[in-house]
Amino acid sequence: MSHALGRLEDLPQSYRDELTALNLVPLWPSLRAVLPPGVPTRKTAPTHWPYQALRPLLMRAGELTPMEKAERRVLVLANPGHGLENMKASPAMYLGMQLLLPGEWAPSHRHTPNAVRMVVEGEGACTTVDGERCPMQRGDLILTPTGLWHEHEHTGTEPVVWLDVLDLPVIYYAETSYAIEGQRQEVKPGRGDQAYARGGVAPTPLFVRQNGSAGATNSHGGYPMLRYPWADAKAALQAMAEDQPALEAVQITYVNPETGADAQNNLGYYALMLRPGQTLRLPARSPSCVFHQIEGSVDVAVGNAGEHATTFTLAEADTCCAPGYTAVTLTNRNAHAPAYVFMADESPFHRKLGVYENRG
Ligand code: 1HN
Repeated sequence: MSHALGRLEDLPQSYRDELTALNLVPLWPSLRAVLPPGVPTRKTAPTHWPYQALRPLLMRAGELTPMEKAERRVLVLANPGHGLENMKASPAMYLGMQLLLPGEWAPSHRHTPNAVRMVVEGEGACTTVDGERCPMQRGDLILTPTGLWHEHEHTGTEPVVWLDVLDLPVIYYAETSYAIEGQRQEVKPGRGDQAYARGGVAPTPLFVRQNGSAGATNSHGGYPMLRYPWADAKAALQAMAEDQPALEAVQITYVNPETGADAQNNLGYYALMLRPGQTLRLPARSPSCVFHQIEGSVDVAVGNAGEHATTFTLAEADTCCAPGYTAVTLTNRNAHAPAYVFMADESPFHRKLGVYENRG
């Protein structure tokens, strides 16, 4: 039973002043705030960013701010619970919608935060990551792991928009966030999305196998696959759904194809297919979660049993987030066609911290 603890006001002002002068603080007035009973305090508010509403504002940014004045032309999807200026969708996730116009080039740089792009609309843009050219098409997931050079280029005719997901909040919190500017990269041959295009087989140069890992390439600093084409991810989901008609969660995890580990260090990436009309309950787990609608439309109900649920309807290209320790129920609004959702969460980070929980 947790009983009330002494308050700051209970202490004589002179004593408090003496503590302050020596940079000392009593713990007991704040103990319950930092260790609340049973479940953490979460600032992450369930938040919905409808694409049709933000798109015109992103296009206006294209008129108002030239690339030279932006370097990256992005509207940040900020969670009001964290304070908009803190640029967090959740404790560990940053989200932004980035616009690249025909003919534009976003210059090469590298930085400590890990990033991915989820392509939202438009054709003809390309991201070059560590010398590998990654074409950008709707639904593709492109990794920009920590430390790798990257730049974006657009030779098409229509605006291209993508969703950036970064672990910036934690890298910044750890006072480890910085960038280095660079020169236009030289494009090298070889594409991970070709070399690793089939599950279960991996390139094995020189027939070297180490620690159960197929390749010995250590390409791109241990990130052999930088582009995960949507066509392949979708085909995998469809094949699973067909092969296992009773399977409830038709879900894939984006992994490093040589190690089977999460594709990136701190954030996890997944794609989910909801069968026509399907309702799927995702258990309450410690990590916050982001949902982005690739195809179709789903209702997202955020809330545990017995609580008031916040419900969003995601149209195509919409994005929303849910706090940790909270169940999320997804319902495909279409009774005749599947819906496809991209998800990002903080699971790898929570596992590293040793605090990952699934409360069912
Ligand atoms: C960044 O490098 C990009 O390279 C996008 O496109 C968004 C947000 C914060 C820090 C770095 C990019 C970013 C970013």
